Amino acid sequence: MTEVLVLRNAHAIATLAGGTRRGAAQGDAAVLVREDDSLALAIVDGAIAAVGARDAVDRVLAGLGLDPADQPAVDVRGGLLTPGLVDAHTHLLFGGSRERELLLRQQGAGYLEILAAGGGILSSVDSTRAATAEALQDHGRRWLREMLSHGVTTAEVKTGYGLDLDTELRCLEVAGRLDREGPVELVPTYLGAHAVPRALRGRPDAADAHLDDIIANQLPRIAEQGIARFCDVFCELGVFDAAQSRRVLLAGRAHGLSPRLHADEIHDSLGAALAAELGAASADHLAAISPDGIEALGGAADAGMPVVATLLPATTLYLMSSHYAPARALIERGVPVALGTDFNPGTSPTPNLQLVLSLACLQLHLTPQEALVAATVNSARAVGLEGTHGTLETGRQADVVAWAVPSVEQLPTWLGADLVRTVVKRGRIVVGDAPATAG
Ligand code: IZC
Ligand code: ZN
Repeated sequence: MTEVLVLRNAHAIATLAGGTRRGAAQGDAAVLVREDDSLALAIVDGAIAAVGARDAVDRVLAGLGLDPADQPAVDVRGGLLTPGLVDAHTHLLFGGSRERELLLRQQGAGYLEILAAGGGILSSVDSTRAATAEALQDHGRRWLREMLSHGVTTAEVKTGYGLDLDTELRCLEVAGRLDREGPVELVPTYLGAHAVPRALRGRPDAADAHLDDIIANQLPRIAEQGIARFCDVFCELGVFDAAQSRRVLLAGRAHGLSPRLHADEIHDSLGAALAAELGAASADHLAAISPDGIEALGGAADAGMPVVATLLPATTLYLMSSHYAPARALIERGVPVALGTDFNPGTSPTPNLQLVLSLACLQLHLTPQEALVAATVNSARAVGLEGTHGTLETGRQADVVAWAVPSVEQLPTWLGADLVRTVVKRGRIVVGDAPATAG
């Protein structure tokens, strides 16, 4: 039987029609507006069937043999419709918590200093190794609920708190289960090269020894398991350098995992240039990208092989740094910009991508439309889902959010407020009231 859902009485619909945006187009969310709140969106069998003026949408329904007056409908009361948000960078699955690091950093310790002393990522590795799959799944479900309540319908999710094969496989298994459970759809990334494990530290060749283990032992089994889609690496001074990062990303690619990377987060580590060289899906953080790095990403975009710059301003805020990624320079150089929460226990303990939209406006100086483009169509591209996710175009998967504000401009202004009224995933309401059927 045909399953129909109609969202009615929208003031504005940001359709994001037209694919990945860069340069001046980054600021075009393809917004429809009707002062009389007469916009509608119809969903048939999980896909978008029509978007636009009420009469035109009703005609499409009638053309499908469906009486428009008789379909399940939600009154969005003059709100804004956008695609479901896509969080392009999360470390969802971990055991324990790291509030002690906030105190250490308030006392002047640096993030990399805490890691070098065996804390930071390594303390999350200890608690994640000790966690059962069931505990990790319960924890993941709890935070996915929260992401969803802020409008996220798809999220990338990294491993990287196992570092050993067993725990990395366990976390991917949990990511696969949570994805099947829904409603938030997950894109799993293998990040075995997140840090050098404790057991190897002190050896002069520690980083290379870990990469040897990843390449010889872990990647073949991760690929065989078949859940991870991407391979990531923390390319950073004192963690893995660009040559080491290249090695692991090429090995990942040989096993069918597309490259993406943590690039130039704290120091310029030549990560952006490496991302451009490899044609990575995404180069993430970039708070310390050099002018050469910006040029490398600009050149890749000009050559038709854009690497998405996934910016994570909540991390900069939480690290109490004033050094935000040069988002305006990236946009001016024609690099497509996306956004993510970087949800993790140490440097960005926020699951709220709506708050990140606000930070993008306040700290990266994006316009509200640029920020919305970054968190929908461009973040869909950053996680390899361009073509199916991130826009409200006919035929697309029906992931839709109805917001309790009438415009894209208002979306980032109510800092930290709960603005989500209804969330639809694959055509079904997963947040908000059930539809009414007009008779
Ligand atoms: O657990 O500290 N940057 N990885 C690289 C992180 C931040 C997450 C963490
Ligand atoms: Zn990260």
